[in-house]
Amino acid sequence: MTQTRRQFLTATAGLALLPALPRMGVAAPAAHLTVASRQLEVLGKAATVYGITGPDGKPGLMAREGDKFTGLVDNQSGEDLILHWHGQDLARNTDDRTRPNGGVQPTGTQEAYNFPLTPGTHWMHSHTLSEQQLLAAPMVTVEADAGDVPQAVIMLHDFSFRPPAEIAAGLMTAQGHHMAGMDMGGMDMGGTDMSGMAMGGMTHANDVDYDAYLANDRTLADPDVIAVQPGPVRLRIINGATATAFWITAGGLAAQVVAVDGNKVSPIARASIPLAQGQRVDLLVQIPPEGGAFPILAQVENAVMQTGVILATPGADIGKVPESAAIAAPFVDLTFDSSLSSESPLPARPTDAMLHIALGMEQGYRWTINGAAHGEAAPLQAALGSRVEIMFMNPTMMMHPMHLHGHHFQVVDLGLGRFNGPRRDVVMVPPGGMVTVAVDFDKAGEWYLHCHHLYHMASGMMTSVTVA
Ligand SMILES: [Cu+2]
Repeated sequence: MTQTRRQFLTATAGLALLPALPRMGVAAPAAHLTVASRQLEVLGKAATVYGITGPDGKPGLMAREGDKFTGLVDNQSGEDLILHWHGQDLARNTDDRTRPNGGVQPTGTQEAYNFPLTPGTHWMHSHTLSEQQLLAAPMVTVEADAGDVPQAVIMLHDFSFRPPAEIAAGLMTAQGHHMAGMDMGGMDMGGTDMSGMAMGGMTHANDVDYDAYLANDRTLADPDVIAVQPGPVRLRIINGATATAFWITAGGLAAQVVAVDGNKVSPIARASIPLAQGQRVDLLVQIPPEGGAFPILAQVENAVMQTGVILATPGADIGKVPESAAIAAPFVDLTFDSSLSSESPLPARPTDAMLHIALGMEQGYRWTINGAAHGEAAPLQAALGSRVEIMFMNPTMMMHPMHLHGHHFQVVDLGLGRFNGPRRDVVMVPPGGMVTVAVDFDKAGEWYLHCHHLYHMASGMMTSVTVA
């Protein structure tokens, strides 16, 4: 059966999932998460994908600020599982198998968890190629001050009928057709001076040809229609795509950005919002008194393809929205981030250390950090309790959405001078770009730092920071 028109639209009752959780060890705890295969219909064809089903039978977990995730992950997927709690700052390093030598959760086993949930729009996903097969789900903890505004979660995916290992092999052997003819030989990947590089003409995106783009598991041919009433609705949009960045538009509705990556920003009106792999945005939209149907669209950067959901008041005429836009969207960039102002900035204090991260690409679809693919270099080091600034430099021709596990850094410089930038856990570093983030390393352990383009990560663009 295909996914039903599952609506995360919340009655308050739907959110009250976790307060009465039994302790671990009790059979079938309320926060049981089941990872399993499921059938989805895409473009009229059956597809076998994965899913993570929560205690209410819906994807993932919805909770309230103050709740803990106390429960089991039941791996019935038929495959080894490495699950990442993306954005969960209150989880310890050992609460996550996505760490060096973290091992796998074998199929047929249950694993117990117990950690406080981090407020905001976060998610969970596989840290292996199965992320491409939709092994991902929302993990949303509604903020105490969010009020009783109705909520709607929108999870975006890029979808292929091809197995991800085949996609990866194609990229690594042929470098993908988009790469053909590009001469990388003259690039100094380790250099930090990008001033002489003219990157604009070479910039590219979308190195995987997908069959479809999904919003809540559906294409625009048969979209998820979310019932709304006139008044405010809070959209929590998660880019769960593995290799695709989108532009989000709210169909002419008045829309205010109120949070990114689960962290509050000073509310700002915005007509279109770039969303890189792994990033989230919370939009407060206003459904007008006369009601109607309002597409919330995600258009692939540098392309015409789009996906989305429809917000509709009762009885509204839901027209068809084409799966291709009239004109190609631009490349995503940092203009949006440069206009954001954090409402929870890191406290002022001196920086203890700098980490320089030069992103690189070498022949054969080999993506690197400081010239090394994952596993070739020792982890980076940071002192427990220190304030560290990480400067990312990107002399390659693709954008890299850089993700740090277990922390929300603050974007402090996009190359235009210091500013009170957003708290995030994924920051896009565009071609030719230089981005600096500040992070307080307040939890011991080894934390992955990697590109959230799945195939870049899988072919080397990952390291870790040892905090001790
Ligand atoms: Cu990348």
